[in-house]
Amino acid sequence: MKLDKTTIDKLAEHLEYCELNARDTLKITDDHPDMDWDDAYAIQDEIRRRKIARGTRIAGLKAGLTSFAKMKQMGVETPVFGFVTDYGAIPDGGEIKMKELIHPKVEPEIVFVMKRALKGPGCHIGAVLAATDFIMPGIEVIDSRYRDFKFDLKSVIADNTSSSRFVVGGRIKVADAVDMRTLGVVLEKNGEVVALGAGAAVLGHPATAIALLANHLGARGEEIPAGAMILSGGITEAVAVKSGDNITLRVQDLGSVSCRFV
Ligand code: OOG
Ligand code: MG
Repeated sequence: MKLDKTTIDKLAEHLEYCELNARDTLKITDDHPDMDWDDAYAIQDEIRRRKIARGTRIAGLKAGLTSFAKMKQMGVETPVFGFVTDYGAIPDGGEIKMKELIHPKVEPEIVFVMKRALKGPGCHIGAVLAATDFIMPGIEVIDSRYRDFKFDLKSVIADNTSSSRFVVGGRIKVADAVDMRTLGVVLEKNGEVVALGAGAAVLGHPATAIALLANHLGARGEEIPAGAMILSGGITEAVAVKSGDNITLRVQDLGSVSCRFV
């Protein structure tokens, strides 16, 4: 750790203020160039602590920057991990208020729900599939607090990996009922196809993202708890949205989910 507790708390407060008030900011590494990975996750943990203390429930976990399309779009090359909140959950077909957000983008994701806890290190795709209760389609709405989505990995980790809103639904399937690698996804904006891909875009197999999360948590003495919902990461580039846009995600064999920006 390079930052002291006071600085970590101050940065967490600042980033959470930006989130809750839809304000953007410059990436925090500009002022703290020597902060390290532990500092970045410590800031995210402090944001989480603040939310829980205020009565917010953690609705699930997320992996991000797990596909080549996303890594290329954001100019980074390592996955990152964060959490989603109860107030971020939007019902299927629901409305997302633009005025609460800065510059949202949507991502097509495969969402896992676990029946058993998973603890790294050494967690692999087989362990993930054995511990998975079911999968379902999800639209993640990311909204980096950094101006124009310009960040580096440490800054985006501290900012809870741009976590904002999410919509899950469609049809659930047990993990062995689908080949997640060849699972086709089609993202539509106002009825037009704007992105498409297959599950293999996420690290060869979306379950790999869950294994990396378990190993990341394991290194910190934590685990993925039984029952956890996990967003495995955008399969395609994220797509910018504006007020009035209707988004539908169709996933092969898993039905569709949609939301509307107002
Ligand atoms: C970081 C969050 C990325 C994903 O699925 O790749 C993410 C960002 O691109 O702002 O959630
Ligand atoms: Mg995502």
